[in-house]
Amino acid sequence: MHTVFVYFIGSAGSGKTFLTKAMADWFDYKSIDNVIVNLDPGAENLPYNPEIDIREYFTLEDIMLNYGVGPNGAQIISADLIATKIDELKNEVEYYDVPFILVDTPGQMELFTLRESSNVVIDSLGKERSVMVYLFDPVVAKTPSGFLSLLFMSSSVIFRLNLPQILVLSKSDILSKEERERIIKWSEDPEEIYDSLHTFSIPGLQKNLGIELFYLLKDLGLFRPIMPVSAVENIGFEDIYEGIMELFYGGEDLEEILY
Ligand SMILES: Nc1nc2c(ncn2[C@@H]2O[C@H](COP(=O)(O)OP(=O)(O)OP(=O)(O)O)[C@@H](O)[C@H]2O)c(=O)[nH]1
Ligand SMILES: [Mg+2]
Repeated sequence: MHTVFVYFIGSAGSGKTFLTKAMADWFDYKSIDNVIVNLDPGAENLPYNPEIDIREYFTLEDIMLNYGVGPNGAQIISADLIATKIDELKNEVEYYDVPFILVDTPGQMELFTLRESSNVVIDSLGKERSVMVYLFDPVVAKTPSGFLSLLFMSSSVIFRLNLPQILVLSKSDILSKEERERIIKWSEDPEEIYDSLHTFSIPGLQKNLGIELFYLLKDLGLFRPIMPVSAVENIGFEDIYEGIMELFYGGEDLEEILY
């Protein structure tokens, strides 16, 4: 079977772990086989039981003790160590013959997106069958500069990991209907955000940074429709699923492909 790997990526606390769990529950509900991989060695009290868990090889706590470092140093060491366990992880993954493997990534996004180790993981498990779901933190996404900054971060992750990306507005249940709709509009039509950006300039820089960044993102086609999701209200899974199916199967029905 052609397994698709779905990596959940977003800033610390953006909702990766809960979305991973909610997506797995949705797949279960739809009777679509799936497996969860936890790649966060620092995770405590996960809301799901991962079939594959990096903590079986090491935890953040182990690293702090063994290397005599604090939590931040341990995060970096552990991010690099993940690559050394790739043969074991790959063996475990290959045991499962399922259409979807959901990968929950470490809390601090940059540990996954900036360290070379993540490219090793993605390449080894199967890059051509991988996609990332990128979570926008709803509180940050509410303001024009926050939204644009998140778009930059998400774009830099495409650049870094070279994977297709589905944008989701995480925890959308905590936003008002107006806020949610405004953010979706910004993502669908860049001109909608343009007027709000005129005031951003920094001393010493002759150009208006907000406008320059806006044009850069727009011209590169990096504004893409964002899908509101909520792990609490169970919203958005169908959209994520369809986005994935469109990418890998041209939107065909999975049942027809698999059975
Ligand atoms: N209202 C609401 N809260 C949510 C949702 N998803 C997650 N949360 C809350 O947000 C907090 C962080 O969620 P996590 O899923 O742990 O986020 P994370 O990105 O995995 O966080 P770290 O791995 O610790 O960086 C938790 O306290 C959740 O209860 C959601 O859809 N709606
Ligand atoms: Mg998490």
